[in-house]
Amino acid sequence: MTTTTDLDRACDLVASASRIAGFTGAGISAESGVPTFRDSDDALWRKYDPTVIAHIQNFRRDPTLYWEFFREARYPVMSRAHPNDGHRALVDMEAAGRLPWLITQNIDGLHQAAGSSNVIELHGNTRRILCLECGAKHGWDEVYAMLEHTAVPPCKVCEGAIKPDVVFFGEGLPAPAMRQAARAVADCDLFLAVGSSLVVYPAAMMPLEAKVRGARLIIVNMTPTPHDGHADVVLRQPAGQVLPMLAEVASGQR
Ligand code: BV8
Ligand code: ZN
Repeated sequence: MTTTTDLDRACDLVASASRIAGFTGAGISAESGVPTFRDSDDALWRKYDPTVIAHIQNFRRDPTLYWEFFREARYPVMSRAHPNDGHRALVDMEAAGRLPWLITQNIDGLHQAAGSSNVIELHGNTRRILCLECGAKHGWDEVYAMLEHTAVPPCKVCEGAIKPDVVFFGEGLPAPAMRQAARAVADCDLFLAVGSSLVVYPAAMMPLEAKVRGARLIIVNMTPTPHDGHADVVLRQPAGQVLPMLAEVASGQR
């Protein structure tokens, strides 16, 4: 339950912060129609067990399941999704010079589509599909077209195995993104975590690390997270409602 004092407190923290690190999970794309993983009854992982389909060892052994997931769930939803007010509010905060970093666990590319230029993709981006053998780049549209007539699309150059440029379970996170995120965690004076259940590591450690290093912590999430107790403010409201208010404060309009 969010009280106006919680909201006022969050606005005060944004007003007094100069280097805000944004951090997002699937929840910020929920209002764009992209199902989240763990909270709603249409949650993806109830239908598709991630330890089976989104684990790198299983993908290497049999990519059929993941490509079925991509064909049935990922591509149809994400290719039609558009940024919402939550994504746009973070663009406004960046434009106001108050949000130098936007760390995301999301792979849908909606932050970039909204106009954010400071995106740190911890878990990659499903619009990019690469060959594991020769590195050839494939667009997600052309791979989706291939899936019309094959269960496991081959590389268009060497016929090798291709994979979305997404971090699967059991895969390390990209070193450049981890370095940028570490800089954000160390240098920010306010960490704004939005729409994440904060259960997937090592991303889930970042809000806590920022707090330990002296930043204030705001968590915007519709359900409790394991790190709520460390937050200065928790807002149980939709990101698309709350973030525009915080953006108005950041750009001096409120
Ligand atoms: C690694 C790709 C090592 C596929 C994903 C330490 C402790 C415990 C476990 C581990 C650990 N270290 C590593 C692990 C294992 C594992 C892990 O964390 N397991 C968990 C589940 C226990 N981590 C890994 O395997 C990571 N790799 O550490 O490798 C290594 C190192 C070197 C070399 C080799 C190996 C890899 C993690 C990434 C896995 N990839 N997906 C795909 O996406 O197709 S995970 C998946 O979860 C997504 O990437 C997603 O982004 C991520 C996190 O989920 P959330 O974004 O938080 O989404 P969720 O649905 O959970 O929550 C949404 C929230 O929004 C909800 O709470 C809801 O209430 C809220 N909400 C809804 N609507 C709104 C809203 N809030 C606001 N407004 C709204 N409108
Ligand atoms: Zn290839």
